Amino acid sequence: MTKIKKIPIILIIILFFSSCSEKIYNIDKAKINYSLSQKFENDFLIGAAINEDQILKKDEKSLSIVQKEHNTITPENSLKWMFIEPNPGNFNFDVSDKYVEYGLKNNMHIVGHALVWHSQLADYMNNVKDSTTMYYHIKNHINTLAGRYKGKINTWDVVNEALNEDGSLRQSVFFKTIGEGYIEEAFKLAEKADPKADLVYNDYNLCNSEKREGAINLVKNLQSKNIKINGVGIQAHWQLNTPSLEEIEKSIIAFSQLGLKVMFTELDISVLPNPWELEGAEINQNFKKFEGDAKMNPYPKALPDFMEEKLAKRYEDIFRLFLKHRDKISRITFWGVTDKHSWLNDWPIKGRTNYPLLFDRNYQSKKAYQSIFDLTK
Ligand code: 9MR
Repeated sequence: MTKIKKIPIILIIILFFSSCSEKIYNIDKAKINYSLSQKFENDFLIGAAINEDQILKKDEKSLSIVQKEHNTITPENSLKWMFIEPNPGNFNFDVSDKYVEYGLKNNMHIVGHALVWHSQLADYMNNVKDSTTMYYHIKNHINTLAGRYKGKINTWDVVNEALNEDGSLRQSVFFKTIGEGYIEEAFKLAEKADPKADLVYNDYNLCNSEKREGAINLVKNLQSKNIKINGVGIQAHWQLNTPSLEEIEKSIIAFSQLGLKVMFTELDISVLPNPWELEGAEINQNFKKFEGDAKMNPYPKALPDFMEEKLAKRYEDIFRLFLKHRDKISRITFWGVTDKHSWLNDWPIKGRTNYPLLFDRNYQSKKAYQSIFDLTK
């Protein structure tokens, strides 16, 4: 009798211990599977720009990286004017709806990029000659997009790249028709269309002093008129040696002193020669004469170890700085998922092999990934 009673007790003890070991095992497994966004979850959001193939689920390998590593997404091209409103009032939401659906399903912070930008505009926009017509198109564009995704897109790049390198306003078609007031109007319209979304001014080379000053003036002008702006997006198309950490830090501090969230919105680091001291992302700087020139494409097969190390060190230094200012920075978004699809393979010279991101062409994490990951140990 006593023997029979003992058997279930022993069984219960065995079951208890085996469930404990299962729990311990799961905890270890979770540690091993830790991702960048989990590592930095108390610091800032970690994101990626995703392209149309990824949005349409034609590139599952990239998507599995995005789902594991990132908690925010930006559409690399799919919400740009030339694709989404190719003719006046004629919107094409096929891809953008899927983009937003993907972000919602995965519980991600969804970025809208970009409402008012002189590049990748529809042709009819470049031919507008008067302010009334231009204002009408901008109003309809912003109302339609920010209205359709109200409460779903969390952050909008409202105006993109409005500044010249010296900090003055770019003579874009918006500026030529409406004047500098177009920036105010765009922000006012965006706020009205989705009062809860964060509204951002986004640009490249914002760690260069003249352009930084230009952005500060642009923000101050909006603030002096009580127009809502929540953040500045520093694009961060950078090189191994420039911009310096000091200049990056100056921009973080300067924008945060304006009461704004600081975001690094398009981070990538080119490792290829840049003979004309090109910086930033002015898309018109495509130098055909260098296409096919081996000197300009020194690593067509693989990146040598010493360069992998350099890239890893650069990312590590940058992220150390980001962590120092984690109270000011809300988001870091990489401009792409893997090196394979980076725009830097075709800019400023077409057909090169660049290595600017954290994942290689085989979807494997690089030394640069590890150098950032290890910072938060
Ligand atoms: O990555 C984008 C690339 O596929 C496009 O061909 C290019 C066209 O201008 O735009 C790239 O993304 C840009 C972003 O929208 C705004 N900042 C600069 C980025 C790199 O050019």
